[in-house]
Amino acid sequence: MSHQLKNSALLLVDIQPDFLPGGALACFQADRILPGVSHLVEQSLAQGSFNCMVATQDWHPAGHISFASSHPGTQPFNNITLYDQPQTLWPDHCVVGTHGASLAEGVNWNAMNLIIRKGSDPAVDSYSAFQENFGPDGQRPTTGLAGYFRERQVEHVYITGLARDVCVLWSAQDAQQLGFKAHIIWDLCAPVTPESDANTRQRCKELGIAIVQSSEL
Ligand code: VGL
Ligand code: ZN
Repeated sequence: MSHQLKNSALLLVDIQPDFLPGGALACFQADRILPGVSHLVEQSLAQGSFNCMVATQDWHPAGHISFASSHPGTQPFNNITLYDQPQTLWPDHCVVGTHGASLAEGVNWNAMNLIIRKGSDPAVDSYSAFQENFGPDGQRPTTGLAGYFRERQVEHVYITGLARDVCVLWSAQDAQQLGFKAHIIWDLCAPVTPESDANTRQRCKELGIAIVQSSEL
């Protein structure tokens, strides 16, 4: 094992049917990550390698501000300005209580220490596991995850899940900026847009986010 997993958390981002093939906002070949994610969770359960395992669940009310359907005359994947920030408009996805919003089959969710739901404010989008996107007041409301990790002496955050170019990247950026060492487990993520991979790697390089492979863990 080449990586020191002491004081480390595993963060599983938005592994939900709506982000898997056939879902409302399917990521590219996202089903391919499931066996590896499951293996990592079972390995940690057996060996106690991660201090804690945390999952996030994208969880939007119907009519959410991030849905193109909430903005007449727009289409999914259009970009608009919202609260002075760029906002991509998405297909309706992860609506509270729907199958698409559930945690996907194939991973032992019972092993999670904490499951965070994000994106519940109808007027604010939420990509990162740590903080929501900018709201009308120019603030990014916290999810409390940084405090949870700090109180558990977590220093390293290993991130897997969906989407590599959206919620995984935003979570990694916030983790790094909030004083944790962020590691993206590259092969256990899938992007909304495969063409985004070069940009994601560049952002990681700029911010000092590590890119690792699951085979190294
Ligand atoms: C996500 C777009 C909208 C994600 C969530 O989980 O990456 N992307 N909502
Ligand atoms: Zn969403």
